[in-house]
Amino acid sequence: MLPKTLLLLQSLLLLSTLLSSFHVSYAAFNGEAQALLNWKASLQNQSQSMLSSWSLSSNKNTTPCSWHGVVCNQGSVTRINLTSVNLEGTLDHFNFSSFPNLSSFDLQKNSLFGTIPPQISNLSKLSILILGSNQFTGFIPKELGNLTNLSVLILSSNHILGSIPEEIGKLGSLRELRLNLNNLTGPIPASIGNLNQLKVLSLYGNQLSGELPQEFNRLTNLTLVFLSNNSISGFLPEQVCQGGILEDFCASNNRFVGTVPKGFKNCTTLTRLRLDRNNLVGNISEDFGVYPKLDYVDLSYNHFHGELSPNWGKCQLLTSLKISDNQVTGVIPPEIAGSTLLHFIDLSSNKLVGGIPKELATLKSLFNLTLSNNNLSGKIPEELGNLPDLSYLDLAANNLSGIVPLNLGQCSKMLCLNLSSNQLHGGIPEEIGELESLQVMLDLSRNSLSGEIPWQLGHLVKLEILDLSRNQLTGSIPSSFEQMESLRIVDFSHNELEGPVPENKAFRETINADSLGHNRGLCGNYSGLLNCPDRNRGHGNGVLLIIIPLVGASLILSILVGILYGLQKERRKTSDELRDSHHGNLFAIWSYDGKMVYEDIKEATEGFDAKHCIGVGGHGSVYRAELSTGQVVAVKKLHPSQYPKLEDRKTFETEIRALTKIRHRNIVKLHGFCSHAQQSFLVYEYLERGSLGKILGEVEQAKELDWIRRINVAKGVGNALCYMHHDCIPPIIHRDISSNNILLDTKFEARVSDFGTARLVKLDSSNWTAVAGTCGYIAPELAYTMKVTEKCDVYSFGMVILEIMMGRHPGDLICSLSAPSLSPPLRSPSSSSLSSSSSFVEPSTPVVKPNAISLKDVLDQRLASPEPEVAEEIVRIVKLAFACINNNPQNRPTMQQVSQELSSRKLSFSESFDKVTLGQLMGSGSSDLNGSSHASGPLYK
Ligand SMILES: *[C@@H]1O[C@H](CO)[C@@H](O)[C@H](O)[C@H]1NC(C)=O
Ligand SMILES: *[C@@H]1O[C@H](CO)[C@@H](O)[C@H](O)[C@H]1NC(C)=O
Ligand SMILES: CC(=O)N[C@H]1CO[C@H](CO)[C@@H](O)[C@@H]1O
Repeated sequence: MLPKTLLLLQSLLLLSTLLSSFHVSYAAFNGEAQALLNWKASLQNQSQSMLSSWSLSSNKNTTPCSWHGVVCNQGSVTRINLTSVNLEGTLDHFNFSSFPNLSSFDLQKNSLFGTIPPQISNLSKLSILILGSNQFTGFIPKELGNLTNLSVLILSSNHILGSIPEEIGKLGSLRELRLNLNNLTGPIPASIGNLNQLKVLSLYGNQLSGELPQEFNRLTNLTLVFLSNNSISGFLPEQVCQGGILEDFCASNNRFVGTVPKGFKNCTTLTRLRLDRNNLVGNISEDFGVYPKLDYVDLSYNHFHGELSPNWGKCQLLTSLKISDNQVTGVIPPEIAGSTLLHFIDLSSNKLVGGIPKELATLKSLFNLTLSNNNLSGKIPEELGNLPDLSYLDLAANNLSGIVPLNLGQCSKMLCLNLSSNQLHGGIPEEIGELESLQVMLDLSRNSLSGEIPWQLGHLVKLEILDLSRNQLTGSIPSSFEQMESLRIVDFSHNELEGPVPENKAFRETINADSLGHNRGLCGNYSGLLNCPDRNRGHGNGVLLIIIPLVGASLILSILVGILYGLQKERRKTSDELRDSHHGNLFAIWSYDGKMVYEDIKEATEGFDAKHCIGVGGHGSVYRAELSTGQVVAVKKLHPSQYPKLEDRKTFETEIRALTKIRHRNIVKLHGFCSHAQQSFLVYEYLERGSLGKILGEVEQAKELDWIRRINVAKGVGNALCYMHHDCIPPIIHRDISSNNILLDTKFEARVSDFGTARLVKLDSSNWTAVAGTCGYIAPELAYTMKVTEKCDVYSFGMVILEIMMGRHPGDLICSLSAPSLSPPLRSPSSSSLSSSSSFVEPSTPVVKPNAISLKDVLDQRLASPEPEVAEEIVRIVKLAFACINNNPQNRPTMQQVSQELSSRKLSFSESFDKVTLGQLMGSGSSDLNGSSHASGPLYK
């Protein structure tokens, strides 16, 4: 009996203990749950819907432990992690004292605003506090100093003002401190020297000034130090490498003076060193050592003297060596080619002499070689033509002699070739015309080049800037230049050119007396030029009239001979074409109407007569064709270079058939394809209003495209791309989204055209060149990685959306908001992909502060201000567009997310529309234009 009673008593006791302990922790849960619910209620509506799991359940045992983002330990909340859930609201109603056990509080990448309340210091157990990438304003509360358990403090990418409080020095356990990209001012407090555990210090992109405190030297555990883009003066920290673990030190764009501290010479752990854009002095050959792990070094824009050390060639992992704009003398040591991974070399604007070492041509990953503005002499090594990835070659303003190497024509990825202001002679090699990817610039000006301009240069259809001025070029400007539709700036002045200037839209817009002046006799229908003589009277007469006063009869004779020869060549060509057309076999695919054949289209367009041409795009001219059936179609005639090869026909046919099956209300219908010896073309549905680009370019039409219609166009394009990326198997990447490829029907409904064309017309996609798309819409990573992904379309989409809202191409705006130069980023494509945000270096200071520009001011001024409800939607769409053009493709949304976001009807912004700035739209969430590496976790390495 007794033992039994005892047992009963015991179990009763146990039960009551259990119950009471339950009761206690239930109360604790309840308090925490209530505090979280109170905060939730203070947030904006759609944020509340993101937190739908945060609710009281019907039984009374509500605990927050299973709620989204909440983690408990022993019945009490220890972690709150609400990264990127679109929260909008403040922390004003967060009752911090209700969370005695909270150790990690992470709200990064939301749209929280207001100030950081001093009561946050009530979280006495807090060890990780991450509020980065929000819209917080106000000061850093000095009470943060009470959070003595903090090991990670991240407030980066907000709008925080004022100075860094002295009290920060009380955080003795701090390992990671990131305050970058705010508006902090004043000096770095001396108390920072107390943070002797600190490994990561990121302060870049503020307005900090003053010298670094002496106490900085006590920080000997530093691994990553980012001080760039402030106004810090004085000397660089003497001891920063003393701990032997410094990996990344960036102090660019400040006012540091003096020499590079001795400690840097033996800092063998360095992977990245940026001291560029300061006032540093010293002998560059003595100050730096051998760094076995170094990947990236930039010492540009200082006052270093001395010679380049051959030791740079012993840095086996080096990919970028940038020492431009200093006073460096001596020769380029051939030994630097020992760093076989070098990808980017910029030694421009120094006082280098001697030749360009041909050893540089052994650097198989070389992407950018910039040696301009030195005093280099000798020949351009023709071996440079063997570099498969060479995309930027700038040797301008040296004393180089010899010829332009023919081999350069083999650099199939060349984007920019600048050889101007040298002593080069001989002709322009026709091989230069093989640089089909050339886009940014071809500058051969200010040399002694002679002979005729090769007609092959007309193949450079992507080229935007062409400068051949100040040479001794003769003959005429080849008529093949009519195809060069991307040209924006052209200069032929100060040569000996003559004859008609080709007709070309680009020429018409850019050419003027300055760019054609000082030649022998150019003529044409351009201002400042004499009209060319009537064609019927023959070319010769016109040329003669201009030339007779200038030169003698022998020249006349040779010109006449030349013209006769030219005419004969022309005649031969025509007969060749005729023969081809007889033997050419027709190849056609039609989705529905077998009758629509080559002859019908040819007849409808009167043999592709210019009067039926309705537009000219990247891949060819587009004609309107009314067929014998009465149906109207759009016919896109491809450039001959884009005809499918015979052996590729099978794949091509399969692809075309797949594309003709696509049915979507926002995608232009592709009827089929026709290939013939003379012409190859794609046949599309015809849309009356033409392209979005054209409509935005004309005042009346742009006005007709009002805000509601524009929003609708944005949504339509988003839906089309979402369909192509997520509903087609295999997914279709458009690759060339631009305002010229988006057509509008009578109801202003958008239709995406040219989808898949880029892939079709370049069947050897292994050789896909990075910049096939339209300039200004191309995702930046394409210049460095050769991988075309859906995220490239997302980028182009973002640009188009901004264009729709601004009424003009946003290129200038985007440039002024991001880096000061278009200088490319920074790592070789071979080193880590773009998968981690850390593969981007920190950005340079924007030229224009996004916060200083109000959205209202950049919107299309031809339309009246939008109604409040519409304004709300515009804000949301522009914000989305900025997320789409994030430099880091990983941070861009998918088209699925874009499409969902576009169709949701949530409120977006509390601010009155007039006050919304671009900074607010760019700053939050993933919309970090520079793709920088803030707040991505306790330690991103
Ligand atoms: C720079 O240092 C190197 C190596 O000590 C020395 O040979 C050279 O003369 C120095 N140059 C100048 C300009 O002082
Ligand atoms: C340019 O190089 C030539 C040798 O190719 C040399 O004679 C001449 O002095 C150099 N000019 C200058 C300005 O250095
Ligand atoms: C309960 C508690 O500790 N409350 C404190 C919360 O933080 C504020 C500001 O630091 C203090 O004034 C309170 O005493």
